[in-house]
Amino acid sequence: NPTVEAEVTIEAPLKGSKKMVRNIKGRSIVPSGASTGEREAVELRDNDPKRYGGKGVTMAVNNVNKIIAKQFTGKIFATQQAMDNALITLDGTPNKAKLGANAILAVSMAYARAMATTLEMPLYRFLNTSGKFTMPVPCMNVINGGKHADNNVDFQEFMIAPHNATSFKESIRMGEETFHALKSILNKKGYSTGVGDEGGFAPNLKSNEEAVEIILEAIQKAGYTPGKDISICIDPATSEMWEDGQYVFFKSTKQKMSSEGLLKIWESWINQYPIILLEDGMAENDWEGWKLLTAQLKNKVELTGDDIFCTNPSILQRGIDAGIANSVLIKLNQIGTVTETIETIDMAYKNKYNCFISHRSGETEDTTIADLTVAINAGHLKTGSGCRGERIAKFNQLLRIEDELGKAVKFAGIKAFKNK
Ligand code: 2PG
Ligand code: MG
Repeated sequence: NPTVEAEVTIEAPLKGSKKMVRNIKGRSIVPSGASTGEREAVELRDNDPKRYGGKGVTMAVNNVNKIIAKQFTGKIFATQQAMDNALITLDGTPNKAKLGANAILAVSMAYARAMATTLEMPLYRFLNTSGKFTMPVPCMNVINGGKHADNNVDFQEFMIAPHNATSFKESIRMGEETFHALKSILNKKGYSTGVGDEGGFAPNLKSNEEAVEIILEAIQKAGYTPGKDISICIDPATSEMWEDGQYVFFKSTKQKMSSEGLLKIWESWINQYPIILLEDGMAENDWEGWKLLTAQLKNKVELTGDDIFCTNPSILQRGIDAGIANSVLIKLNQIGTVTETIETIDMAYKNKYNCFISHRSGETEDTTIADLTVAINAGHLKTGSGCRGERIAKFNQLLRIEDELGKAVKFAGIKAFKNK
């Protein structure tokens, strides 16, 4: 599906000259999700069935080229916040419905890039306020299910977190080796090794549980110890399973289950397997289920809220007040500006929540999230498995950043995860 790229040009004074200026360009591309939260900022699509099955973005692009460009050309914005506030005001709706979050975020991120270049610093430094940098554990989504794959697995994401490493570079190697080991195991079992949206394998399996079992086998085959070297993170994306107050195993057995029933599964999985992070263990509209889940498991694993919070500071505040989760998933396009994303991150940290940075299922080669992860010391991110260029682009950028920072940067390791 198409998406929006924007380019911002900043006219900056040329060093040593009062009259001469230089034009500095920043460019950025916005991703798109398949399993979106209901309260995400609006992704403006044309809905013209004759183009891209209704998924065209000519309206959003026109909003950038005509409305935003017209308002912003020649204006001075001293900070990212000033720029983003002006974008929010120009849109004027609470959920960016008028201009589209895809139009607004493309400009916001492009401005950040142009500013970083103007100030002659890498993006991760421009976005950083603490003066400290940490390389993240890559949580690699090696088995895809749910809405991200055409298989019979209900749960959306099964990730490996290679945390027992000395650097990001080593951690990626451990992850890739496990990914290849997984491929050979799937092959031997006669399972498909075609990949889903995020580059993880998407085989038909006997059960959701088999996904975990096969991954554990792969970790061992690659020469690592599950739990000690590499652990597991899961995003079942349960909002997609939520139907009339129940969880439906829509791709496998069609079985229906209460929040309590699902909680029992999570408890037994967490007792049985080296699972260190569970994202969206309950659905966005099941706040009672979320409360149960948090009360029961918040001291055992990281409980990340994705659909329930939508990177939105006001919703996160409600979640904090209600005692829901201990971590928040961060996706820039759920909220639509760099500034509001940082606001959510600040709020999370102030309330001792972790931030887990994330790509979308519909990604591009844009690598902003790699820089953001290092800038805010998130310590972990999810940006796909061991293949698909748009996922690897983020890993490559992280390798560059680690190289550039050298000894000044540490690898987060297991401590990046809540309760570990
Ligand atoms: C999620 C994401 C990213 P999507 O649910 O966390 O993995 O999926 O982009 O489809 O919302
Ligand atoms: Mg999710």
